[in-house]
Amino acid sequence: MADYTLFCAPDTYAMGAHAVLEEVQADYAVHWVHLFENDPDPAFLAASPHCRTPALAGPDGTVFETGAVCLYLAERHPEAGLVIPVGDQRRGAFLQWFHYLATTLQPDVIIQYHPEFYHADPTLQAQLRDSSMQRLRGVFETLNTALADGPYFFGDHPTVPDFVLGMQTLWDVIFPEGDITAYPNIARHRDAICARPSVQRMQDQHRAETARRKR
Ligand SMILES: N[C@@H](CCC(=O)N[C@@H](CS)C(=O)NCC(=O)O)C(=O)O
Repeated sequence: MADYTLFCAPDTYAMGAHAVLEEVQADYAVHWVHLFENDPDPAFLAASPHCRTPALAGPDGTVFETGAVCLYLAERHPEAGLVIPVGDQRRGAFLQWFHYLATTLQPDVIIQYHPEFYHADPTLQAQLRDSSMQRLRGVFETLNTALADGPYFFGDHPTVPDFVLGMQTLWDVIFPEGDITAYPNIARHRDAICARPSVQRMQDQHRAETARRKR
């Protein structure tokens, strides 16, 4: 039996955790799930109370939330160097970007996909999406500045926030006018993270699962 099982749906937030599993060369299995089911997979529900991906089952029990899963894995596999450690002068910035992605970027990304979570009325949904996109403009400007030295948050070696950001920037619809090139440092970041063999192996698995579901 593998050390970890990732509860995963294709092309979702699970991609960040999945890429970290590949990056740290963990022994893992993927348990593919379907979202928005009335009758969810019991193992998925046990690991993820809202049936959202990602969730992880591992030697210490289960963990859900993208940031928690990614950091948990990074800390269990320190040899991969995905964490800026306590005592390092970059630790505060590491925590800042880690939490910024979860609490400032992610809510507006989710609104771009699912305004119906907040309003039943399509007109209100469109207004919410537009005002959320205005907020995203500021977030992407901030991230573009943060990545000026790049290509990653802390130079040439990626850490956890790079996987969390990189997998979201695969979704063009989260950018104003769907155009990442307005943010050249974010585009460079996406190119760098997507060139990593770990990320390519993760993407291959998501593409294969997407194709399998279309058959
Ligand atoms: N805060 C959660 C959000 C995860 C999330 O919303 N995942 C989506 C897929 S991208 C999902 O599972 N949605 C199903 C639902 O909301 O019921 C995290 O970062 O893990």
